[in-house]
Amino acid sequence: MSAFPRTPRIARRLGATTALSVLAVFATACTGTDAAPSSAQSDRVTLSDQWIKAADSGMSAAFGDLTNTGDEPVTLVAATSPASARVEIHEVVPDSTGAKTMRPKEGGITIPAHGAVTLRPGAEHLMFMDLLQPLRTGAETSLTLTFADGSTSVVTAQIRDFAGGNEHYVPGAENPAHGG
Ligand SMILES: [Cu+2]
Repeated sequence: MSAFPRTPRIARRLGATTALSVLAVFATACTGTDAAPSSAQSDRVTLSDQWIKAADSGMSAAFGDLTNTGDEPVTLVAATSPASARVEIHEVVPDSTGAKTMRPKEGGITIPAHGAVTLRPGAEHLMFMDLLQPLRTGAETSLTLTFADGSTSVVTAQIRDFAGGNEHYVPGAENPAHGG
């Protein structure tokens, strides 16, 4: 059942940096006076077919289709869930040996104008870093998405059995050049 290897906690520095940049963008957006109420990025991006991998403890991940109906790109900068102490935006990249590894994606995930990004095993995903309770197949949990303008949207995601998506996790502080 231990789908993910035990991994030491990583530094919280990355999360703090993300939060600060979100605040900075939000503060900038608030100084504008001509923003229409309908201009929130959260109104233009939807997450559909969303699901979360079942897990008893440790880490898991959420997947789905991010679709942007707007005329400008929108960046997803953070996510939270009551099911996990922390959620990170991850990407999957090959390491120096060609093996797939996942790591925090700097700057978040940008969804192109009138485009879509699929979060899926082996690609970008929302990583549940530290489950607060078991994620049981068939149950649901909520997921709050935060975009670059500070707007948020809440979606409900169903928990599913899934055997894959077990890429090795590379904490941000690790030196990728090691052994290369
Ligand atoms: Cu991950």
